[in-house]
This record gives sequence, structure tokens and C-alpha cells, in this order.
Amino acid sequence: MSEQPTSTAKKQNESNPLVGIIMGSESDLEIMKGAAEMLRQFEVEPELTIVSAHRTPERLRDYAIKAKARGIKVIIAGAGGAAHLPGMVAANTILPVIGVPVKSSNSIDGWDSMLSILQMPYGVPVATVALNGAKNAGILAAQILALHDTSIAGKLEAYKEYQDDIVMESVKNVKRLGYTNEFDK
Ligand code: AIR
Repeated sequence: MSEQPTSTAKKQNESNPLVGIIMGSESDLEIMKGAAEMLRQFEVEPELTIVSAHRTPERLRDYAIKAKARGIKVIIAGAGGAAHLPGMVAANTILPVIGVPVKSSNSIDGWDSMLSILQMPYGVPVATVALNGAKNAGILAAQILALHDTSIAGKLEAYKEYQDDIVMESVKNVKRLGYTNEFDK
């Protein structure tokens, strides 16, 4: 499937993005762009910018407070190390927040980012994906939008079928290599 947005989808979403992707630093972009790439596969063009919980605390609060009124439906927030961005955004909005722990240059081993995002206190949920799991964050955001958008839902169904096809190709490949299994007989 193509990772580039169609021109129609791009135009529609540029003026009124439904998903906001934010990250603590430009150094997170290599991972976080995966969320944008996945969303584009479902013809959802997100907005993407840098917001740091520690370096730009006022920008964080401003972004979180204004997001809903701007028409954003889901926020994907990624950060590394002492990763307080997703949690603090969730503290300031009722929009669903998907947190992406990034294994950054200042991470000890990734667990610092993981636990900072995962262990939210009761009352302020963040849906945390795997370490560097920005692509899944993109899919999850599309799934949330699909609750009220049949076009996105259809593209998600097609994506599921596509994944099935890929695995079934692999099943044939390993069979060709001489590995048998009783299950497929
Ligand atoms: N970070 C930036 N502000 C607050 C946090 N937690 C994170 C970024 C990045 C890491 O610090 O999300 O993963 C390192 O950032 P930099 O800019 O030093 O490369």
C-alpha cells in the first residue's frame, strides 16, 4: 500500500486535521514519522509538530487545551527518557491520547520512556503502545476515527486482509523450503 497521501485526502485534512502527532524533540521524528505514514495509508493526513513537556511547558498546555476546539479527535504523543509529554497532554484534554515511548539518545535502555508513559495515575489514561511503536499508534488512531467514518473503516478492513495475504505468502514460502505442517493439510 502507498505511504503517500492522495492529493484529495491531503487537501481535506491539511485544513482540518483529525489527528495531532506531537513529539518531544526533532530527534524523535525518525520513529514518530511511522505514525504519519500509517495514517496516510488510510488517507488520513495528520498534523505533526514538536512539543516538549520540559522545554516548552506553556506550548504543551496550549496545544492540549486548544486541540479539541481545533477539530483534533486523537492525539499521538511520543517522547523519550523522562517522557512526560503524553501524560501531561492527557491531563489537559479529554481527547484520547496515544503515547509512544521512544528509545531516545538519552534513554537508559528504553524502560525509562516506557514506564514514564505507561504508569499513569488513575483518572488520566494514556493508551501506551510498544517501545518505538509509532506505526501501531497510527493504526490505533485510525481505528478510533473509523468508529464514525465508514471510509476509514473500509481501508482498515482492507489492511487486515493485506496482512493476512502477506502471512499466507510466507506459509507457502516455508512449505516450498521443505518445512511441512499437519495443520494446513
Ligand atoms: N524530551 C524532550 N523534552 C522532554 C523530553 N522527555 C525527550 C525527547 C527525546 C529526548 O528527550 O522526546 O526523545 C532527547 O531529546 P534531544 O532533543 O536531546 O534529542
